[in-house]
Amino acid sequence: MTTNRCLTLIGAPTDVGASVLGASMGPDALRIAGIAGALRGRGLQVSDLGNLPGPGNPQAPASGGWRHLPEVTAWCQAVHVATAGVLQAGALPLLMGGDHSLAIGSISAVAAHCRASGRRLKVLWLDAHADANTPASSPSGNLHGMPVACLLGQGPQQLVELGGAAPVLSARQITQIGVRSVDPLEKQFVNRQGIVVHDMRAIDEQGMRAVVQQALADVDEHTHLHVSFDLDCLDPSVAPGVGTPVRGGPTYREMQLCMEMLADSGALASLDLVELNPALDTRNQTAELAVDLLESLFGKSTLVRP
Ligand code: HAR
Ligand code: MN
Ligand code: MN
Ligand code: MN
Repeated sequence: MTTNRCLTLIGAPTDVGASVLGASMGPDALRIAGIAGALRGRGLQVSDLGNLPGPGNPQAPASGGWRHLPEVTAWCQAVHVATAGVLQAGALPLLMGGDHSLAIGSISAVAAHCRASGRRLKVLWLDAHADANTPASSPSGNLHGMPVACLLGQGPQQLVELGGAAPVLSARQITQIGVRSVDPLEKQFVNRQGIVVHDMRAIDEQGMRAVVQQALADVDEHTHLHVSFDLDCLDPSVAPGVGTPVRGGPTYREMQLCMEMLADSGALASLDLVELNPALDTRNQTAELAVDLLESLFGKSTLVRP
């Protein structure tokens, strides 16, 4: 198995699903940090679709259990169409968010592509949060806290059925790593669905190596691996530029190891890089960290490896 050498960047400059403003500047901060050049340095052929257009942030309060549902739906539809186009063209889509609600758009397109091509889809969700709230369980109504539930068929119909067929995923297709903040009712949903979650306690007890090995145990040459990387997964001491930081995340070294092991799998076929908030960052350090980690995800290693 080898990773696709053609990669297309898709910018989705929005924070309509988030609790705070600023993730809308994520795509440009990643470009300023040199994302395209770094990937070209890995030998990839990189093109950049630029930033998708979409609605602004109405900054409205929650009503009916959610905030900004029409705006989130519009952004996810745009991301769905763009992601489908990139996959159709045979390239690897890299979605630059933007808040994490966008993963409903990208993953629904990836799932349709896998269904059509007979490949098995596996999603790795790297996040401090489980993002498995429903409108009934969410304490905030922020839709970036709900994409996992929507992909599993629970949530507002517009989002659940965004790509047509629902549910997009079954619980056994998704594995979470780095989770340390789950709301009380969300916990029940995760448990009822049987989502495999390698929380921070698992990383503390078993180490990142064992956790990633387990997460990749069912990945083979027929697997399309989608990585949905919420930058708040990292410890905020190394990644302060996120809207909802939670202390106690993976260190720089732990995340490097995770990226290197994912690269070794050769199965990576699509990627979300989300929740970067340049307004809360210091001198673009979190964007630069993201680019550094991406290099490892695309095969950079210190030494020639056997
Ligand atoms: N669980 C909280 C909520 O639903 C916070 C969710 C924050 N989510 C993200 N994406 N930043 O992971 O409101
Ligand atoms: Mn393909
Ligand atoms: Mn998230
Ligand atoms: Mn998160």
